[in-house]
Amino acid sequence: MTEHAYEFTHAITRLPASSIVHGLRAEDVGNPDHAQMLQDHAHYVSTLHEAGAVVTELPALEAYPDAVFVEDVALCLPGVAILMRPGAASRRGEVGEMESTLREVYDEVLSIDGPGFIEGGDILITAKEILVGRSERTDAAGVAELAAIVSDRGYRLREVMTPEGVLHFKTDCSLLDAETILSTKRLAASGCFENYRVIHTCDGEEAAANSIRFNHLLLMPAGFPATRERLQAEGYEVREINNSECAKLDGGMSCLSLRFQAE
Ligand code: CIR
Repeated sequence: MTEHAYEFTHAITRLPASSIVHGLRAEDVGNPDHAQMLQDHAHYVSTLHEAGAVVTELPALEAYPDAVFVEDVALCLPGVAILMRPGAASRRGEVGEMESTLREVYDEVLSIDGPGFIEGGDILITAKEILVGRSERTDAAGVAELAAIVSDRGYRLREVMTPEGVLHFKTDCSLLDAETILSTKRLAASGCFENYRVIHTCDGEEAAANSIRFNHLLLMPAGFPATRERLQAEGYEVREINNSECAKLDGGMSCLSLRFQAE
C-alpha cells in the first residue's frame, strides 16, 4: 500500500515566526531563541535538499506561534492530501493557511470536518499500514473520520495509544525502513509494533525517537550519541540537526515538514 513510506520527492516547511516564544509547551523550560531556531531550520531544510527533496518553504505566520510545526495540519498520501483538525484550539487556523499550498500539488484535498480532532504528529505511515495514536490532541472520533477516508482508498488504519504524558505518537517513534521502527521503550512496551523490527532509543535519549527517514538519510535531533551510534551501527546514514529550541516546545524532526512523493 504505502510502498513509498520513506521515499519522497518533496517537502513543505514553514519558517518559524518571532511569535514562536508564545508556542505551546507541556512544561515551561524557557522560551526558544528565534535566531537559533532560524539557523536550525535552515540546516533542516538544507539537509532535506541533501536527501533529494524539492522543498517549498512557506513564510512565517506571526498569528500562529506553532505554525512552524507543519506536520500537524495535514496528512500527505499518494494522490490525496487530508487536512487535519488539530486538537489544540490555538492551532486550528493553521490548517486554512496550508490548504492552498496543498491544492497546488494535489488534485484531491480532503478534510477532517469534525466533531473529532486529529493532528498529523499522531500518524505514522509505514509500508503496511497507517498507525494513529490517540492522544491529548487526537480523539476516537478524529481517528474514525480519517479511517473512513483512507479505508475507501485501500489503506489499513490501526488505532493505538500514545503513552500518557507524551504529546504525539511520533514524539516517541519514527519509521526507519519498510519493516523497522525507532521507538522509545515506553511506547514499544505497549505492543503496538509487534509486527515490526524495533530499534529502541537508548535510556535517557527518548527525544531521539522523533527523527525522520527521508530517502537515504536519517535526520536526527543532535545530542543523543548513544542512539546515533546504535543507528549508524545498523547502517543508517545519519545527519544530526540541533533541535534545542524546538524541543522547548515539544517539537522534533518530524513536526517540521510535510513529506510526499509527487505523482
Ligand atoms: C504543539 O504543542 O502543538 C507544538 N508546540 C509542538 C508540535 C510538535 N509537533 C509534532 O510533534 N508533530
